[in-house]
Amino acid sequence: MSTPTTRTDATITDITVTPIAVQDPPLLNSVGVHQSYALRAILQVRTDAGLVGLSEAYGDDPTLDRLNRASAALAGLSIWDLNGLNRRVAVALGEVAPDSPTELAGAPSVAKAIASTVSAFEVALYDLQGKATGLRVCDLLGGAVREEVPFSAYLFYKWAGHPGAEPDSFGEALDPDGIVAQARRLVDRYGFGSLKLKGGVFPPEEEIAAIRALRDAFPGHPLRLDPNANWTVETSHRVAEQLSGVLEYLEDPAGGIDGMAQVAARTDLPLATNMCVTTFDDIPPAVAAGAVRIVLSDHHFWGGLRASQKLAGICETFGLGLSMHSNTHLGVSLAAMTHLAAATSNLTYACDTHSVWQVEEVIEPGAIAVRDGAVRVPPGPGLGVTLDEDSLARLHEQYLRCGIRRRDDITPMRAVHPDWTGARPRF
Ligand code: GKR
Ligand code: MG
Repeated sequence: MSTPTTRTDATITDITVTPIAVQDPPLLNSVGVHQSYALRAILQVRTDAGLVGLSEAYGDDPTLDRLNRASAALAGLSIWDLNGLNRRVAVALGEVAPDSPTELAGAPSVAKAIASTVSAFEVALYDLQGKATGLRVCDLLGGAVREEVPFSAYLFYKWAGHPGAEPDSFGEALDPDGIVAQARRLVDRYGFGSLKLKGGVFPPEEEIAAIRALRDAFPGHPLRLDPNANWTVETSHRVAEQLSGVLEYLEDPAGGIDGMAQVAARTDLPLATNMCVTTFDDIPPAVAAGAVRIVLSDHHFWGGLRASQKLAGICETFGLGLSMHSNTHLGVSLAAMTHLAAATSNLTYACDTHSVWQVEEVIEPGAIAVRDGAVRVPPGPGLGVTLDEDSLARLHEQYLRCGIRRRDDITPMRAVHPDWTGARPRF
């Protein structure tokens, strides 16, 4: 790239990657239960112009190792050179081990390990570009097609508290009444206009009953159910038959492109995925097999904001719907997700977010929040959010103390159910 001479140019001088741990409630899923703390990493990318770009990434040990290795290779990179970022990260990581920080977003791969590393820095570069120009990230991504991004209430079965701890403020939800009460609370508080239930936890009949109870309690809300591939193809058929016409979409009922295609062949219920299509290489076989009708994007593992826009274009070409996936995250990620969704015209489904489950935050309050079921794009330059340095220090201390270094939903479940394996499909 030729040397830019504009006054908005800046190059990277140094990068800080700070691992943090945030309290997380005992949310249940097909693999097990959330640990008491979820790990994230906060990136601060500094430039010779005195700007600091922010980003938020996974915070497990293998991710931190990759972020630190890549950081060492980025000094001198222009904040505009996103292709250079891709090249430098790929070279710095070399023969990186295949890895994925979550078991619920497809198989680990080298491509994914590189993509998630690129993404973490790319978001910070966009934040810097915005701070250098006064533009918002959504404007740098082509302009906002919506100023308010709808999000869906993410309902979870959950225990009252982590074993041995006091009940948390969210309360227990282990049956249809508990799920409806949880939904009521989230809808009343945040105004959500659609509801997603994380399933694959209890026998499907119980989850069908929960969906029916939600339908009765919220007749106008689109509903989704996501058992994270914890059902066989046969079970998926049975559930799809009963929930056809009730759900907006059924997410990852069965595992793999082949399993999903077998389910899709016998139902008119739209199937969605964040498990069998998680890289660009997955798209041709999934399209050929007719496995899914909706893909959930996630900039954290698809390779960043630009890669997510490329995914959006491919989905448009093949007539696939586009939604957005989430893992446990804080406000920096919520800002990035919101800017991306604001600038992506065919992202027409309400996005997922775990943010309602987090009682701790790393950004200063006020810039970003779910209101009336949507997040308004922050008006400030870049991501439009400001790091709260005291919170960052406190959450880093919490990380050092908590001892958790990798997401593991199986071990805490095994502490309660010693025979638990987390093996899928269970039903
Ligand atoms: O946080 O337990 C969870 C979710 O199950 C998450 O890990 C999934 O990746 O929400 C995700 C999904 O839609 O599959
Ligand atoms: Mg999912």
